[in-house]
Amino acid sequence: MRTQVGIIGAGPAGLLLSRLLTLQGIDTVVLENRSREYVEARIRAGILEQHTVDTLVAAGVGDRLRREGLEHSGIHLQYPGTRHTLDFPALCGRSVWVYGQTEVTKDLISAQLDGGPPLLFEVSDVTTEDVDTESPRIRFTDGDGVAQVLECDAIAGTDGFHGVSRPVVQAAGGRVWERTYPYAWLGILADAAPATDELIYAWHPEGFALYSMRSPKVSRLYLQVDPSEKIEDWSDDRIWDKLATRFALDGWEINTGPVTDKSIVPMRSFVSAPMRRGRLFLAGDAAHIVPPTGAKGLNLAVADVTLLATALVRLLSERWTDLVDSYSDRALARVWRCTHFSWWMTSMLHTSGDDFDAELQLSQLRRVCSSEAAARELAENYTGLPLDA
Ligand code: RFL
Ligand code: PHB
Repeated sequence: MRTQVGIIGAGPAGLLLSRLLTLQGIDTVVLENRSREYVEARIRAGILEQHTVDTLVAAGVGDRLRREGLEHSGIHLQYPGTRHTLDFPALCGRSVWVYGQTEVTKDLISAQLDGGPPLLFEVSDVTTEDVDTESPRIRFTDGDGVAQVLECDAIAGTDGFHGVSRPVVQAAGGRVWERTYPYAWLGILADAAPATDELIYAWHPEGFALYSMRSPKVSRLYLQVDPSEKIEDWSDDRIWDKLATRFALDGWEINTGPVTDKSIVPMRSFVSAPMRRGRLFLAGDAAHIVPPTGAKGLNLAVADVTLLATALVRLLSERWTDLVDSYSDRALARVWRCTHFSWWMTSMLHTSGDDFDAELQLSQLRRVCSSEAAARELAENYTGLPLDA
């Protein structure tokens, strides 16, 4: 087999990269080690920045997003006795959209399978070779158990945090930065109408809670828990109880309903540099992880592949290397901005049990809720900075 760009991983990064390259006349093959059903059911992100929405619409995969996505013009920040609304359009002229990552993935997969380039599920034993040359290749076993070789001009490592691409880049020299936070998020999906117009980010002495949603009938809620907690120890009643405590506000109540999904996610920041070795390019979670508090992971993956698609078109259609040469530095500048913002939101909202930390957090929250300059800084970062900022 031969293609121009071999893409490892069919998450949002790999699928969107394939779509953007196809629209520019570049051949791709996408290799995914999980099944289509598994990839489409994986519940993750929910908030899309304006830039992400614009990119999906321009790529011709935004019809359902435009029909079903919910435009949100702000968030509520809460601490005991106070629920304050940040009005994003007033602060920075942009908004965000609620549209699940599962839906983005389904839209991209259906566009790809509807006459798009090959997308192979359930492949295994994926390895890369000769990435330092102009003719790298990918070896893998296909879904029927047959060993295959895919000859490429370039390879995209969009295989997420546990993929095979990052170690190949790091083997040639590089470095990683990592911070593991002393808390995790317990997340539920519930068939319950959201009791709030905007997402609520709530600070509480017992720990952080987030009220999000997927549609007018489905709520997505998170609780800060200790990373050692086991999901089996959290009955639905115990979860609803804690949520009611952490979101408590006079005259207001959460809506409960059947819980359809429940899991615990660890929180970490991770950056791997450079994001390129020869003709192997990393994008998305393969190169970096942010804690979910800033809602940045999916948006960062989209920003990476937007830069990478342009750089690969320039390389493969025009034979210019300038944009592939600057790809890693340009992508990493945005990665570090989002890494800082996600760390800052996480640090402001998650309790450590230390009273001094709690007073600093409350002081920061009061500042964001009373100073337009402080609120604007949050709003600009949350809704997404320009691509090269
Ligand atoms: P993905 O989605 O992990 O996709 C990688 C794909 O590669 C496949 N793969 C392989 N394929 C072939 N061979 C191999 N050896 C392979 N190894 C792995 C995997 O099966 C998978 O299909 O990475 P990608 O595309 O970079 O996308 C990144 C996003 O998924 C991630 O950043 C976000 O979900 C993070 N995130 C959020 N981001 C936001 O922008 N807004 C949010 O509100 C938000 N909330 C969240 C989140 C992540 C969460 N979790 C579960 C980590 C909330 C949560 C709870
Ligand atoms: C979500 O809806 O899953 C979500 C929303 C905002 C975040 C993180 C996750 O900051």
